[in-house]
Amino acid sequence: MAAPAAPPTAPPRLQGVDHLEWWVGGARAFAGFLISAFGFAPVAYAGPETGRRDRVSYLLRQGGVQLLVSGALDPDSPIAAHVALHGDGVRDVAFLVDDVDEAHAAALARGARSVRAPADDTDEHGTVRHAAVATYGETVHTLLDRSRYDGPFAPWFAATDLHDAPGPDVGLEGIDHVVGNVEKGTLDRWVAFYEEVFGFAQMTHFDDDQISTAHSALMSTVVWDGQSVVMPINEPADGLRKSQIEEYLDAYGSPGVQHIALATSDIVATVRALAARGVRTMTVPDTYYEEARERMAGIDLPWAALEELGILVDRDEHGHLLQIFTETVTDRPTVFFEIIERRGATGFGEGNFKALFEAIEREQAKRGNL
Ligand code: TYF
Ligand code: FE
Repeated sequence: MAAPAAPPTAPPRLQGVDHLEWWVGGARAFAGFLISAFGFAPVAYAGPETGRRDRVSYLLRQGGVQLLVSGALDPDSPIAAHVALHGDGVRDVAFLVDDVDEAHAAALARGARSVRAPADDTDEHGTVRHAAVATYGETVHTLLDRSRYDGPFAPWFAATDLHDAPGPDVGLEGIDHVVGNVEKGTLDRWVAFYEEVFGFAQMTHFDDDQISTAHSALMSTVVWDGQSVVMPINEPADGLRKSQIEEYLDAYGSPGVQHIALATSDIVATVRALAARGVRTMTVPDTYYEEARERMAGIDLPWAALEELGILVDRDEHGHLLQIFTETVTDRPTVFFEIIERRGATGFGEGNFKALFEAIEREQAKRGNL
């Protein structure tokens, strides 16, 4: 009689996204941009002054959103190589876990590739334990346990000399979702990766006939941990011209993070504050609002403000949502932010896809990439 199969290892238990780490060409300037334009607060700094000689990192915070911005000090740094290949981008979507060794071992047993074995960083505030596994492109997921640490972020980090930028409060509260772009024909494989490695479930799938313009199409599947980690994944689909996802893949040189959706509970105030701070957003034609008013019939909305600011609206069976997308914040046409206010809706703004993608294509056309 065959021996019973060994019980499959349970997936790593995630406790949410801890932070996103950007690897950029100029960390001080990029951090300054996120502070002045997006209203992030500088929290902590690590670099030569604090005992880390090969790189600098600035930790920024707003509500529950933590962004770490890192740059190379040394031409041999992996950050310099990453920036040479991809331009500025998101290297790490870091997850909190309660047991790094168990989570890392479980991820490997379930098919992940290790990028960093479990290790401790210790200073007078305690110990942070961390490991990392690879995901799409050169992006990684750090697995982090900071339960035995009471300093501002992690060992090597000290008070920063960057200042808050004057300007209205932006009011971003948390990360709603983090989207990745992958190569054509690999969406199913990456969905399976999150199901197999992390035990994620599929939340939604958008087919290319739902996500198409006259010129191009894409497919998207949203995977999530059932709690707070929501990760849509896009792949280009056949269209007449170059899909925005192909433009991203060409510019980034590989799969990677495409957009970071940040939640607010007052999108009109948030977008007003961002506009006052100089953030530019994707624009839709006036006809969008005629059609939207019909689509949103029965829901009381501040239409004049939405129209003035270019905020998009959508509804599903659970409620409605308001959203807006920034221009790409990188030199290459790669990474952008979404601002989203959910009033019950659990979707992703499906009703806006066509208008939004046409807006993105107008930007693509300016770059000669459509
Ligand atoms: O996360 C989403 O699904 C929405 C829509 O290239 C979206 O924000 C999807 C793909 C894309 C831009 C926005
Ligand atoms: Fe989104």
